[in-house]
Formats: sequence, structure tokens, C-alpha cells
Amino acid sequence: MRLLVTGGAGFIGSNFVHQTVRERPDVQVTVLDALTYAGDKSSLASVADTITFVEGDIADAALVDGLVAAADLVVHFAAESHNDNSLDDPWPFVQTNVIGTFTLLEAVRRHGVRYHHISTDEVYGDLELDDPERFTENTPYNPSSPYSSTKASSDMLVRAWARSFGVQATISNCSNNYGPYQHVEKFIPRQITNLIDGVRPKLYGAGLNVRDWIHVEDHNSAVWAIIDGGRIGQTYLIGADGEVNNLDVVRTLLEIFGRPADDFDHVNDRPGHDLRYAIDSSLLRTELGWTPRYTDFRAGLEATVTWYRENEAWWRPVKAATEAKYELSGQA
Ligand code: NAD
Ligand code: TDX
Repeated sequence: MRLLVTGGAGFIGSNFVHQTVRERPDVQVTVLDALTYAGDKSSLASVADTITFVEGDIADAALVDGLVAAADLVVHFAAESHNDNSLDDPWPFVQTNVIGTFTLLEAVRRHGVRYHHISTDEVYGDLELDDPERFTENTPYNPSSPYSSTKASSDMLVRAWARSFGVQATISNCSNNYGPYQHVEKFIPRQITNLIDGVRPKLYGAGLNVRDWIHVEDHNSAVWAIIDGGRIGQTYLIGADGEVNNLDVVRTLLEIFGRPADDFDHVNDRPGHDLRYAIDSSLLRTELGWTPRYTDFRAGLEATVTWYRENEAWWRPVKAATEAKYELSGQA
């Protein structure tokens, strides 16, 4: 099988490529990635001889057409992915997440290629802390940020292309991922690398916002389960029952580093900050028999801390510039 992975030099995409090369030797992988600030070719260094890497933009219609024509399956991870950046400058989010997805959809339509679309639970908006309901495949879309609204827009394009043009598409909406190769702008790696540097973790607002954490390996095994057995046209929610508030994440990290429980700073909150995400992944589990392997969040965090300790050469070059950006918004 010839597989085209967009965004394969990013966090989840690079982990997906590693998992695929490891577990599916019959799959020939091509990565298309623009190597934005969030992409790092070195994340693919250990598989560089096994895959084909193409540096380019998913909104480049001519380039995309040729790559899609030569593929049996497209898995689309490429996106502008960070909420805070989308508040500073939404334009790249519209360009990549909406126009880029449109460009891919037109190519898979022309060439009749199977397409899997990677999306987020943020398209559903947020929940109250005490809401007994969680997000399901039937929850109405209600995105809050420029990031989540452009992801919601891209999902809508996929649904329309599947229904109107018969594109062979599936969609997955996953909760917050953690694990190796995540950019240090994101919550967990930011705090881990701060702690390695002896800097106090930075909590937005009171820290009571809840995220539903899933290890990136579990996200990617679910994506393969959907590619292998999912129904065309169907959306599947991916989550591992991992709800934790940000304060508790910071406290667990402080414990892992042997630091006092109150050794962190409260910083400016994110405007429009979603309160809580929570996924009901029953459909994925019952229909496709998927289950997560990383069910102990603390153990997953410890392994992630070890990864960042052992791979300082990977994150160090971008740490200072990332913190300088947070400084400007009063979040450092
Ligand atoms: P990331 O920011 O780490 O990686 C994005 C990758 O896409 C980078 O390698 C970047 O260079 C590439 N890219 C950006 N614009 C591009 C363009 N125009 N053309 C080609 N490549 C481009 O993101 P991530 O956290 O790995 O997220 C991957 C996908 O998963 C996204 O679609 C995101 O919405 C979704 N998702 C992420 C999470 C999460 O917790 N990180 C959760 C659910 C869904
Ligand atoms: O320094 C910080 N302090 C802090 O308290 C940072 C960077 C974040 N936070 C909070 C904000 C959120 O409540 O931590 C939580 C997680 O923040 P992010 O890592 O920025 O993730 P989030 O905004 O929840 O979005 C993530 O999950 C869904 C990904 O970035 C998205 O791409 C994905 O769709």
C-alpha cells in the first residue's frame, strides 16, 4: 500500500510514521510537510532511509495532485495546531486548515483515493465541569477559537465532499495528545522543559480547565483501526477516558521532578479559554474493538519526562524563542 502522510514532520504525524514503519512493513510511506516552525525533519531521522520525504505545502495544488495520484491512501495531519498562535494571527490557520484541506480533497476526488481526516474534539466547543454528558459523534459543532473554527470548517468540507462527490473519506476527532516529539509551545512539554531548566510551570488562570489526555500512540492505533475497519463517510471520536484538570497535571509533574506542590506560577489566562473537553469513544470501541494501551496517565507522563530529558538536542533549539513569544502575552 502507498500511503501519503501530510504533516508527518509534526508531533502526531511523526509518531504515526514511526508506528507505521514499525508495525506495517508492507506500507510505503511518503510524507508531505511544509516544515513550518512546528515541523522538524529530525523527528523522522531514524526512519529517513525507509520513507520518502517531500517538503511542500498542502495548498500547492500541482504538487498535491501528483503526490495524491501516486497514493492509495492519504492520512491528513498537516495543520496549524496551536490555539494561542491562532489568537495572535488567524490567517495561517485559514490558509492551511481550510484551503489546504480543500486542495487535498479536490485531489483525492480527482484520483479516487481513500482519505482519512485527522481532527480535534475542539470542534464541539466546551462543556461545563459538572456536565454528565461527553462529546459524541452526534454533538453539534460549536467551535470557540480561530484554530477550532478552521478545523471545524475542514471537517465540514470533508463531509460535503463525501456526500456530494462520493469521496471515500473517514474523519476522526481526538482529544488532547501527549508524548514524544510534541512542540514545546504545548502545555505538557512546555512545563516539562521549564522544569528541566529549573523554571516554574506556568498555569493559565486558575488551572481548573479540564483536558481529556490520550497518549499519541493510542491516537495513532485508533487511526489505523478506522482505516482498516471504519465505515466510509463515518466520523469516529477518539479518547481514552483521561480527564484531568491543568492544575493536577502541573502538580503531578512537580511530584515527578521532586518539587513542592505549589512551585508554579499563575499567568494570564487564554482569551475565550475552553473550560472542559471530554470524549465518549464508545462507537470506536464497540464497532472497531479499539482499546487504549496507555491507561496510567502518571506512568505515561513519567515516560514523556524521560523522553524530553534524553532528547534535549531535539527541543533546545526552539525553547528560548517559544518562551519569548509567551513573554509578550504575559504568559511567561
Ligand atoms: P503540529 O503543529 O505538531 O504539526 C503540524 C505539522 O504540519 C508540522 O510538521 C507542520 O510543518 C505541518 N504543516 C503545517 N502547515 C502545513 C502546510 N501548509 N503544508 C504542509 N505541512 C504543513 O500538530 P499536531 O499536534 O501533530 O497535530 C496534527 C493534527 O492532529 C492536526 O490536524 C491537529 O488539528 C490534530 N489534533 C491534534 C491534537 C493534539 O493534541 N495535538 C488533538 C487532536 C487533533
Ligand atoms: O503554558 C500553558 N499553560 C496552560 O495552563 C499552556 C501552553 C497551556 N495551558 C493550558 C491551556 C489548556 O487548557 O493547558 C491546556 C492545554 O493547552 P494546549 O497544550 O495549548 O492545548 P489545547 O489548547 O487544549 O489544544 C490541544 O488539544 C487539541 C492541541 O494544541 C490542539 O491541536 C488539539 O486540537
